[in-house]
Amino acid sequence: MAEEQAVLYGVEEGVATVTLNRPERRNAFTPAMLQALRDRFVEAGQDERVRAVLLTGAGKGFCAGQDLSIFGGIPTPDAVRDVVLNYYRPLIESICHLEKPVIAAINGVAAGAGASLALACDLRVMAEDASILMAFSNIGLVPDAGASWFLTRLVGYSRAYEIAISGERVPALRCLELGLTNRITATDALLADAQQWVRYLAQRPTVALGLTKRVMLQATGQDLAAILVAEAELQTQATTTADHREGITAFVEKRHPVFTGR
Ligand code: LHQ
Repeated sequence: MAEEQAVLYGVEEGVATVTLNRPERRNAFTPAMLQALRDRFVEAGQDERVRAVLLTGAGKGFCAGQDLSIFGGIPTPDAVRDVVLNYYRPLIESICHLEKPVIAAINGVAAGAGASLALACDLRVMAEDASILMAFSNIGLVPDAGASWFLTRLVGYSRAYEIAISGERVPALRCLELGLTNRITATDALLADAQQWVRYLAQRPTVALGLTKRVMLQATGQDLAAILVAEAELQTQATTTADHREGITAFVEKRHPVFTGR
């Protein structure tokens, strides 16, 4: 399959849908695919029509992480450093810098850097037979693409460490208990449920949702004093939006607000 088809992209009803599309390889990443994926997230951030993003995988898996067959054997240390720093890092940053909600619809196993990708999204819904697999330790590697940052923040250090070193799949139900996924759903209903959720969010006040993402990600790494100041700044910014005016007006007029994302 041509690399340009390995990431599908479409915009409809305010939602950008990004689909990993190498199903015969469980959507394992090639460098070109990582670059295309990152470009799509940047594009979704810049496109004013897009107010929320849905990420999913074609076929049985969500993403098997790094394609281990592309190195022509054991990857050299320099090759690994290059791909982690120059391909995975910009991809993960493109999701965190995209100030719109990004939902991962996890349709099958999310393994290795595929798990990192899923965890870098803001929200997750998993098919009931899907799973998260920190596959790194199975091949003698450490978590990369942000997995150690996201996992420790989501479930705490000790549970994160247990998951990382066990090399076993964490099934959807356990992910729900641990807070690794927001929702689980019947496998047949995954896409429809995820679309309903993302379309709902695409009707919400987009700027406020984006600024909320910014300050909450900032809050994971800063103290209260800094965050109280950051909130004041962002709140000031939010009050200048049309959606803020619409929200107040609709409340006073006792009707549902119609947000435009501006
Ligand atoms: C694959 C892959 C794959 C190639 C399935 N590559 N073909 C690491 C190193 C260097 C640089 C940077 O970053 C990283 C970060 C990482 O991501 S390290 C972790 C890499 N990923 C893995 O170790 C996962 C390896 N795969 C698996 O454990 C299983 O395949 C999973 C659990 C993903 C899926 O299991 P099943 O659903 O049972 O499918 P399968 O194993 O039968 O796979 C289907 C096909 O996909 C198969 O090919 P074949 O020709 O036999 O049909 C696999 O070889 C291929 N495939 N993952 N990562």
